[in-house]
Amino acid sequence: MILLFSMLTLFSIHSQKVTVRHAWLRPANKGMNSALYFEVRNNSEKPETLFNVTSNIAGMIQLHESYMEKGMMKMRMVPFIVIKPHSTFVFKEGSYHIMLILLKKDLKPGSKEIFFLHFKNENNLKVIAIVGKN
Ligand SMILES: [Cu+2]
Repeated sequence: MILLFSMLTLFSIHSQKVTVRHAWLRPANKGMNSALYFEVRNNSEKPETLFNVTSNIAGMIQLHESYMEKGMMKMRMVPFIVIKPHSTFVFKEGSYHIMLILLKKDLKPGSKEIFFLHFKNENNLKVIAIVGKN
């Protein structure tokens, strides 16, 4: 039994081609918008594509990028994000972010929420994000 457990643990570590850390959410109230930020690492030899993020805490979730136009910070939807082999892609303020539209609940600092990242090649990845900078 112990041996089986160790083997499963070993297997799960080696099968994690994509990992996420520093997942955090901007605090906001129900009915408002917020954003999810994190670092995603591709440990594999092939590019990986993130094409969707899901959660039941928002009415709609989109991949966004911020950009400057005539001195104004704007943002727009992007269809997917490619994470190069053996590299990290960072979602951060003023740059790429996961847009949460029409929150179904308050996001209070310190609370945690669950998200699923959907990749082209890898299995869906469950991410726990903390509200407030992490
Ligand atoms: Cu946005």
